[in-house]
Amino acid sequence: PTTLKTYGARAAAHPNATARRLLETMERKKTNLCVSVDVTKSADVLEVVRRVAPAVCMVKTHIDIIEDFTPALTAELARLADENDFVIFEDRKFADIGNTVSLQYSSGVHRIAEWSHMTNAHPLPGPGIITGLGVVGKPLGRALLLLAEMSSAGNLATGEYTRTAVRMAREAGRDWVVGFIAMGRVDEGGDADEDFLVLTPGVGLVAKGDKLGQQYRTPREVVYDSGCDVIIVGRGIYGVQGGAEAVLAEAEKYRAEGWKAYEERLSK
Ligand code: 6AU
Repeated sequence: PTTLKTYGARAAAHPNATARRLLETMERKKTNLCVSVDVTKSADVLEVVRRVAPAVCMVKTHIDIIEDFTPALTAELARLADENDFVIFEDRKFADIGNTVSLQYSSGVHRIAEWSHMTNAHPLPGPGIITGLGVVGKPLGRALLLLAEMSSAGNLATGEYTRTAVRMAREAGRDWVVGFIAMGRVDEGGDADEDFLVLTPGVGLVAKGDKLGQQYRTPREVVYDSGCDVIIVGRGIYGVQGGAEAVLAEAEKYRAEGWKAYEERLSK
């Protein structure tokens, strides 16, 4: 199974350029940590990214929460990604018909496809959403994740919905849909050469949740117990007390926990 292979071996065999880049970075930097930079000023985004860069394989953005957005921000993010060896994931959660999402992905103020290596979509509208995004993203070598499950209490992405999401990903092909946002190995029972990435939010070492339904598990629960590949951490890192200095220290703590759980999983 996928969970017993090294990130490096998986990189070598992967048909998608972005998935390959991510898995190679994970192996090289010994990190399965993605930091979610959910702050609302360009300067604060860049400050957090510069701090955590050595500890991450990926930086996740919500570009539509930035109050002072200009294309200089995404250009600088792209430059930092190349300089510091990480992948950019715009957490756009597309959820419309194919024609609309292809416009939302390529156009508007944010032009997401130009700078974001990876993005995600809800499978809710059906396979047209995958095709519509693919028209824009595939020629650029980008990668798409489907939200097969969610971390929030009471969400509807369970059971048959989750299974259908996995089926849609298999039918779309791994050169475009490279994996899932999910809480565990939703892809069990696939072909031997199949390799989906499972990226998992709702990770915290201290808090168990927030007031709005978010639910947290530890890196070990996510990577070792549930077999996920990448831990996504937001407030647990950028929200830590102690200012900018403390942010890298906290990211390093999550990186070490996540990597230890991965190494132990390899010898399960
Ligand atoms: O660590 P947090 O709770 O501060 O932030 C978690 C981040 C947020 C959410 O928008 C996102 O992860 N997220 C997602 C993603 C990544 O798609 C799905 C989900 O089910 N739960 C979740 O929290 O930026």
